[in-house]
Amino acid sequence: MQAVIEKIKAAKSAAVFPHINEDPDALGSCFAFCKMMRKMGKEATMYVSGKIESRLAFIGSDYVIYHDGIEHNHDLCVCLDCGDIERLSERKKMFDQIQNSVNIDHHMTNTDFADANYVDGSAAATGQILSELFDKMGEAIDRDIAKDLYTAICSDTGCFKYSNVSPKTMRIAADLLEYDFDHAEVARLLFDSESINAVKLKAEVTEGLREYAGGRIKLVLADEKIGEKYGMSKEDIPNLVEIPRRIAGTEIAVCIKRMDDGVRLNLRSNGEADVSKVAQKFGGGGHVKAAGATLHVDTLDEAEKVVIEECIKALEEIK
Ligand SMILES: [Mn+2]
Repeated sequence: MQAVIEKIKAAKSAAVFPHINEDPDALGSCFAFCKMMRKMGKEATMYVSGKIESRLAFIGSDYVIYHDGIEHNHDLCVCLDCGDIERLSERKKMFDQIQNSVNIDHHMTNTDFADANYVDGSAAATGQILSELFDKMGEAIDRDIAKDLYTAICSDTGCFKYSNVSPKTMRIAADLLEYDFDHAEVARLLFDSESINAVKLKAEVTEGLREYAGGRIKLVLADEKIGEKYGMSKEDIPNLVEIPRRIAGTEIAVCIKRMDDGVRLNLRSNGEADVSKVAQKFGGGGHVKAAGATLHVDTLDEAEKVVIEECIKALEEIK
C-alpha cells in the first residue's frame, strides 16, 4: 500500500477511472477518491466510459464522459475497482499517456497492470480498501466521502448479506455511519427502487429461464435490444444474473447477454463452486462468487453450450 500512497501524495492532478459498465462500488470509490484529492489540495477528474445507468444518478454526476482527443494535464492515473486494463476500454489511450499510474482493487484476478498496485482480494469492496487507505494516509474523511464509501461497500455486499462481508467490513461500515448521512436512503436507492419497466423486462427474461444439473445451474439469456421494448437504454437494463441467483437450489447462476460488441457472460455462485475459474476459461475474471467474461461466439446457443459445460465441470470439482 505504501507505494500507492507515495504516488498519490506526489501527484498534482489525477485522472480517476472506474471500470467500464460502472457499478456503485466503482462510482462511489471514484467520487470518494476525487473528493479526497481535492481536500488534499490536488486536482482530480473522474472519467467514465459512457452513459451511466440512470438509477445510479443519486451517487453523483461530477464526472466527464471520456471521448477520443480529450485534453488533459494529469500526472497520475488512478484505476479503481478495475481488474484488468481491458476494463478501461477506450480510456486505455489516456492511461498510456499519463506518466504514473496506480491500481487499487479487490478482484483477486487483478493483473497488477499499473506502476503501483494495491489489490486485496479479501476486501468486500474497493470502497472498503479506500477507507483503509485514507486512514493509513492520515487523511480525515468528511460526510460526503463517508456516504460515497458506504454506497460502494453496501452495493458490493448486497446490503451486507454476501459472504464477502467480514468483521472488518462491518467495522469500517460502522465507522462510516458515524458521519450521520441517510444510510437507509442509500440502501433503498440501491436495492428497492426498481422501475416498473425493469420489473416487466425481468418477468419476460424469467419466462425463458433454463435449468441444468438438476437445477443446480440456472441460466437466463437476453439480447440487450430487449431494453427497447421496455423503453430502457441498454445501460439501464437490470442485472439479470440476479434472476437465477435468487432462486432456491441455484448453485451457479448464469446470464448470457448479446450486446452490440459481443456476448457478455455473468456468473454468480451461491455455494462452493468457484465461478472466477469458469470466467477465466473464457478470458474473463472476477471473484470466487461473482465473475464475468466476454465470449467470442456467434450465437447465444453456442455460448450456452460452452458455458454450461464449464459450469458442470466447476460443480464436479467440488463433489
Ligand atoms: Mn467492486
